[in-house]
Amino acid sequence: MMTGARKVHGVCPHDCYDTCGLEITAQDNQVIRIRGEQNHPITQGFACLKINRYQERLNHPDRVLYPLRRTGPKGSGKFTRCTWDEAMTEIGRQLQHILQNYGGEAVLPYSFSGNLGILSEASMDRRFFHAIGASRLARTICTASADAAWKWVYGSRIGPDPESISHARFIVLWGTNPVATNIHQIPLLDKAVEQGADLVVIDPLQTETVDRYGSHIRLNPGTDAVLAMGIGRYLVDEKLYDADFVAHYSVGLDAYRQFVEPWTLEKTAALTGVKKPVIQQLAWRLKNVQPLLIRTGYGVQRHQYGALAIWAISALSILTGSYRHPGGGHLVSNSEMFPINWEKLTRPDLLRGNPREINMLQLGNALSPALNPPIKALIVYNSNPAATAPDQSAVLQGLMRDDLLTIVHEQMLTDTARYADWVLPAAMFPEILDVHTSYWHRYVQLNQPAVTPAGEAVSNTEFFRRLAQAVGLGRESWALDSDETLIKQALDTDHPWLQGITWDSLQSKPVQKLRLSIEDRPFIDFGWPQSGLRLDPLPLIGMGFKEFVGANVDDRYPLWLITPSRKNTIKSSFANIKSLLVKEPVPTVYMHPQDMKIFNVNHGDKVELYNDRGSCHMIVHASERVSPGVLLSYAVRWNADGNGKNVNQLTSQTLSDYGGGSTFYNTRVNMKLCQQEESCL
Ligand SMILES: Nc1nc2c(c(=O)[nH]1)N[C@H]1C(S)=C(S)[C@@H](COP(=O)(O)OP(=O)(O)OC[C@H]3O[C@@H](n4cnc5c(=O)[nH]c(N)nc54)[C@H](O)[C@@H]3O)O[C@H]1N2
Ligand SMILES: Nc1nc2c(c(=O)[nH]1)N[C@H]1C(S)=C(S)[C@@H](COP(=O)(O)OP(=O)(O)OC[C@H]3O[C@@H](n4cnc5c(=O)[nH]c(N)nc54)[C@H](O)[C@@H]3O)O[C@H]1N2
Ligand code: SF4
Ligand SMILES: [Mo]
Repeated sequence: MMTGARKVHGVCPHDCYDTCGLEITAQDNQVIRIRGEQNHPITQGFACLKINRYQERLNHPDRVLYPLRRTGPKGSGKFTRCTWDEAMTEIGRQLQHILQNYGGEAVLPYSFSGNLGILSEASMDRRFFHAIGASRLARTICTASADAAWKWVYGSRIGPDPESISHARFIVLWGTNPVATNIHQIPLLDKAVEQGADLVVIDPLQTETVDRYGSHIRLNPGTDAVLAMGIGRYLVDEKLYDADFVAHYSVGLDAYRQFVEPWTLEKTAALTGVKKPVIQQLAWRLKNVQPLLIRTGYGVQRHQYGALAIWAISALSILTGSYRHPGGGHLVSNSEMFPINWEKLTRPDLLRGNPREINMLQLGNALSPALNPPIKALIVYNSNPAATAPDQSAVLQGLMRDDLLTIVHEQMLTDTARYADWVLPAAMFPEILDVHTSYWHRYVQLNQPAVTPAGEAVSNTEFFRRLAQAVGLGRESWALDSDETLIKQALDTDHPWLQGITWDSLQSKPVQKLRLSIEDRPFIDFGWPQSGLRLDPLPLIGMGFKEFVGANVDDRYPLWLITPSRKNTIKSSFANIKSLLVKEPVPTVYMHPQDMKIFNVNHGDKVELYNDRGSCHMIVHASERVSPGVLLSYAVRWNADGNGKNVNQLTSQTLSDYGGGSTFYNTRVNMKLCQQEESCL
């Protein structure tokens, strides 16, 4: 037990661009304060409200502190406490029975980004699933369309250094709302604007970011590919593009020209809802106000044509020669900047056979008993699919299967945990050791434990060591590596960007920047994809005006529902902390007053949103932040707040055009008033 206050360096592990450095103060084995690290170049001494209130999360009544065994029907949330020994003995017996009788593929891991530390996200877990030959999970729920399109155009997921933003003179925030999702980008943007940069937000909603910067191009949802292709055609036709840059550094201009040919300014304006002079003026500024930074968010690609949109926006970054200047270029993600030794950490060499791959967006289908061979065991960690996966009724139906063994390693008794046969307690970040990269900035950081885990909680690495032990693999050398050894393996590389960033150096200097300069221009200064940047189109099925229009019209479901990130929660994480939801104590949908008249609903009414897949209940709020025909509801509430359902009742398992990505924002619904007798909320 500790006495006297003690400070350690922590790292926010939640799924957020900012990956803040945190100063954690602990006394008597209790966290007494968490705040943004003062000397951190990105965090700059402030964390967001979610982390400022973290004690509420650490000590929340929903927190799972001990192993739990299900005693009531599935989904009832009835459990009794047991010991780790009892749980692991029984789980080991059940898993071994499944492995022997149905094979490794009958086991499905399901995880995403509950904790983005490299150990917590992908290390011992991957080793375990490789070694038992489990079905492989394609982790597509967030960025798959963007990743695939990005890889096609640029080769790898790297972009400009966020700290170079202040050099930019024209900044386009394309489908991203940093006031909510990337708050530490705001001081950088503010500085650029103070220095005279022009900034525009392209978003179907009037977001908090639009409120801050004013300049807004409001387009129809899902039409970014068209807008970008229309601009691209105009740039090429009017010879407004950087011909010299294109000739030197890219390939595929002829194929590009041919592909964008249908998108005249008139057609582009008609489909996107953006007026012709606005498109022309935007095109002109993109080319002529340099350095140009296009900062694209993931909202753009959660659509049927999401990958095409990323490709088309990327083409603008090439046509305008934006990479010529420090501070310029296109930024979606910097996650591949970090040359972590993933092979050593995750050990793909342990993989037994060539197990099938299951797209996590189709968990509903995967849990169907009709799947051959069926999934017999589901092991969930770092994720809450009962709330966050699309086509929720299919997911919940799967989780209700009596012949499915569901094991959930969690911090909270989430919607998913309530369906589990076994719930095992997971540690929170002030309780564990880890190393973090970021998908936005360029710092490697050490997360030092401040306290011991609450109750009997264990880290993800320890959970998988125990699972390995339970199925008789505990003495394999891969299962014996300690967390310190795992970190050393992860950082074991000769890559110059990681030079000197080691286990030892992180002890005294827990925040270290990749060995790159702010002035380094992506691709130009650190290597091109060998073949050049690609302007030629993604290998999609041929599409034109008709296909775009046709894909998005269904008279039965006249409203377009968008469910983006909420400022005070991160997906379902934090959504059980009531003090963070004071503005929205119950599930809420925002609707344009014009639509409210058409649908005959008033501010504050209880409504049902529905489509072919399912329905959920919400309170209506009048708002001109949405256009007529568009609804907004922030993602995502716990199902427990909505009579066992949330907005993912309405989203679908349909995959995007390329890369197997999500189509969360491509959701069509209808709406009706709730009947008085329905006590839905
Ligand atoms: N506070 C907070 N921070 C978060 C999260 C959170 O839930 N809360 N989630 C984290 C995660 S998991 C992720 S992936 C990132 C996501 O953060 P972002 O990359 O910012 O993406 P989204 O929140 O999905 O959507 C961003 C914007 O895209 C807009 N959008 C929707 N459809 C379209 C369209 O068709 N065209 C255009 N141009 N814009 C569109 C939405 O209106 C929204 O304003 O944020 C992370 N950070
Ligand atoms: N309708 C709609 N649905 C969406 C989206 C949307 O925009 N609209 N966005 C999608 C996107 S972008 C994403 S990324 C997904 C995210 O979906 P999920 O991966 O389900 O993310 P969270 O809801 O944040 O749930 C993470 C869970 O991990 C747990 N956790 C945190 N740290 C740890 C740990 O160290 N160990 C273990 N074992 N558990 C831990 C948390 O308690 C939490 O319950 O949601 C998707 N769902
Ligand atoms: S959620 Fe994001 S902004 Fe908040 S502390 Fe974590 S990394 Fe920083
Ligand atoms: Mo995400």
